[in-house]
Amino acid sequence: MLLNAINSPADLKKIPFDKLPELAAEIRNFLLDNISKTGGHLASSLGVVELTIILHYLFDSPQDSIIWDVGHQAYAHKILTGRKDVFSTLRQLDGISGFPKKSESIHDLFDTGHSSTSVSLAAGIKTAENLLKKNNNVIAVIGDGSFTAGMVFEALNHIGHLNTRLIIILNNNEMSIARNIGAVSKFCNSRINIPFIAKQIETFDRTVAAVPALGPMLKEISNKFEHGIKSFLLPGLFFQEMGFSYLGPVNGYNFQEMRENLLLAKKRNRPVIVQINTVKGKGYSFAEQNPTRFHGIGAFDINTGHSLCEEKRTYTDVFSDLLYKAASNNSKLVAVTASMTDGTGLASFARSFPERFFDVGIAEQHQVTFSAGLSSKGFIPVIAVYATFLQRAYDQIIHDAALQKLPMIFCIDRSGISGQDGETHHGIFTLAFLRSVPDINIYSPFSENDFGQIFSLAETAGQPSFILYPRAEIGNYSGYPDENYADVRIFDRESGITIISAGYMFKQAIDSAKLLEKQGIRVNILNFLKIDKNAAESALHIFSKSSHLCIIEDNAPDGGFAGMLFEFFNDHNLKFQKILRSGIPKKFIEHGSRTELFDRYGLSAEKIFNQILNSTDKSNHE
Ligand SMILES: Cc1ncc(C[n+]2csc(CCOP(=O)(O)OP(=O)(O)O)c2C)c(N)n1
Repeated sequence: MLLNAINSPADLKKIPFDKLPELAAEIRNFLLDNISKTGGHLASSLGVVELTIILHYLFDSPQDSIIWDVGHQAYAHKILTGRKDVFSTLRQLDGISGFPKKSESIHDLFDTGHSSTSVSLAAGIKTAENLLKKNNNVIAVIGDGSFTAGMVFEALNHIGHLNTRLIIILNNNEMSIARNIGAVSKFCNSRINIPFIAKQIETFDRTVAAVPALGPMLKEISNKFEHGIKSFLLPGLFFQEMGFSYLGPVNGYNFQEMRENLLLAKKRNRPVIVQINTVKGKGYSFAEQNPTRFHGIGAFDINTGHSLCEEKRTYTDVFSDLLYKAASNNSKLVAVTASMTDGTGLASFARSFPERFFDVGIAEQHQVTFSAGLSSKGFIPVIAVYATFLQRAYDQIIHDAALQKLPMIFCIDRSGISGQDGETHHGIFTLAFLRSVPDINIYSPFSENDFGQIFSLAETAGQPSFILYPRAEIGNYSGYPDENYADVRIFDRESGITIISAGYMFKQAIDSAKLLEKQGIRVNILNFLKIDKNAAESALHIFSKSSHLCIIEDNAPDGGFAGMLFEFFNDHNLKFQKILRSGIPKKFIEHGSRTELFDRYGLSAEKIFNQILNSTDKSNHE
């Protein structure tokens, strides 16, 4: 095995060039073997095995900076940079991350996970190198999906102006998570024979230049024609107009072709874009046939491609059914995604109502403002988005949605702790950043019934509504009445202890309450479905008789749900003997399953139970 001897890029460079395909095959098997057990971003990583090898073969990381956009495709990079032996811990609690992590390796230059940052980072690094009078190579590797984000165009525009030496590798596999959309995708995939056309135009130019008298005029017409036709037809010209050299398209599985083009790019004294064509899921037939399912996948059987994960009805499934039903009755409902059709549960809507479905590319800012435009003309856009990616669109929420008081329904999946993707993907800041915005409604459902009720309210609200729900099984009551509650679900148990949760965290509240009941301790339970201070008014009678409170939440602590309650208590001069807070600390939360992280941060029913038991015991002794 060639791979056995490789623990760094220096080891890789000792492998003869003609042996690289053999190494690629070994890495592919290694990836499949491991990811079928741990789960992870399989398809993207399989696609770039050869590209990763050749980059580390030709460049000298970390002096040369290689920046992986998003970082979900960087598994082969991890394997070649010393993490092969711990690769089986990928995405596991306390194991290595599924994304580049500075703390893991000097070859990981940034902690990443959100898309479309690599070109800006490369520009910044190269500019710093120039100021330091260094001349190392700087390479951004970015997929055609990530190339759809506005930030990339901001960076290209700036780099064209800087006119500095750096390399952007456009990894074109025609896929985002689903099939890529839009103009970028079209020009990357134009099948025009570029050298042929360029040659024809050159020959025409030479011929007309020789025509006496009319030559200059014909040449000018030819130039205009050339400009028009090239801009229209040729992928590289768009980049050339922005001040880049363009090389490609290059076959991402031909080492020789990649070597030639990358060495050319290395020599250029200006920014270069090298388009490398790859296949998402390359080498594993199930992933090649269905790259979307294998983009991010849990454990699976290698031989059949079937999932080995338990199937549960999730909040996403409930949203998906709910939207389909609502849209069947309300022709004004439209759905907008930023390249997350499947993850957010929009696939069935897209199939059933294609004319009312919009995938805008990885462009959350545009997603919100585009939706505001739709709303201004009487449509009700449903913006289906992961909590963490909505961070991109904060100004659009304030300026284009809330300020305009436009009916828009933000369905915010993966709220709170989201799991194995870790720091970059937990949706723990949403509540804190939304709570300060006026003229919006913030909701969080626990049960399917809650979700339906909240969605109907949002449909008729004359302003934006935000519905927060997690990556988890939908809540159900077992023993608690499933009624329609107004803003706050209240269980008054004639107790001095009150457990308070918002929306989906009700599960932790009832599970810990059941454990306490077994010890003969009765508790009141408050569950906020609408998260605002006015809603808290309806629970004033419970607060007034409580000596002990336990607030449960999986949001960043500052400015979140507990923060809202503290403000409310202060406004109403409410005092308590003890307020416990079961929640995450103010830090970036690592990766791990939701259950493991809940346990680690005191949010499991057992930990909440113990916390309450200890605190009430102590006060009884006092
Ligand atoms: C801001 C942001 N929005 C959405 C995502 C979710 N996401 C992760 S990878 C991906 C598709 C990326 O496509 P591409 O860059 O072409 O890479 P490929 O997986 O095809 O190699 C998306 C939408 C993200 N990581 N960041």
